[in-house]
Amino acid sequence: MRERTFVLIKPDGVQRGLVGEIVRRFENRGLQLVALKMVRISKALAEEYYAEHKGKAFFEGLVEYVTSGPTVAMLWEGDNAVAVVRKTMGATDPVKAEPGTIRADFGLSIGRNVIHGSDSLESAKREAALFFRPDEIHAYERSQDAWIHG
Ligand code: D4T
Repeated sequence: MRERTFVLIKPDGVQRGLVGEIVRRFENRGLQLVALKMVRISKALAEEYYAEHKGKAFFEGLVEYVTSGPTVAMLWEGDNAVAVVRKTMGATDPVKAEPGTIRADFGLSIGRNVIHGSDSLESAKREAALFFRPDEIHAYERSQDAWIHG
């Protein structure tokens, strides 16, 4: 099923110059980029974005981390985009991520895991609405689509 998912390159990914590498991996898989912008996340937005983790031991550190520098927010579309992005990123904890995934190839610590991707279509919708206005999301045809979606 054709899906749209939200991806955030966290401040460590931007600082370490991994934006191009990460975008390249999703493009190479055939996913279609439909929105992209650089965002300095405010404390209020971070607390809303991570609302499900409020009260947990790592919550304060997580908010501090994600607000510590600019991030890159994106929406990617394609068949099974939610699962495809999660697989391409690897497990939340880079120690457990499979080699070849973004978090295994570029991360060491769960508190600096480089990237976020929505874990379901519902979270994708919620997160997309937190970061993008409808007019920032682009619908367009790619001539290569027939060669990617069978
Ligand atoms: P995000 O939301 O950052 O993509 O991560 P995941 O969706 O893969 O994982 P998550 O929601 O369970 O965790 C959110 C965020 O919290 C950090 N974290 C998590 C942490 O620092 N310590 C922890 O013990 C856990 C579970 C990492 C990702």
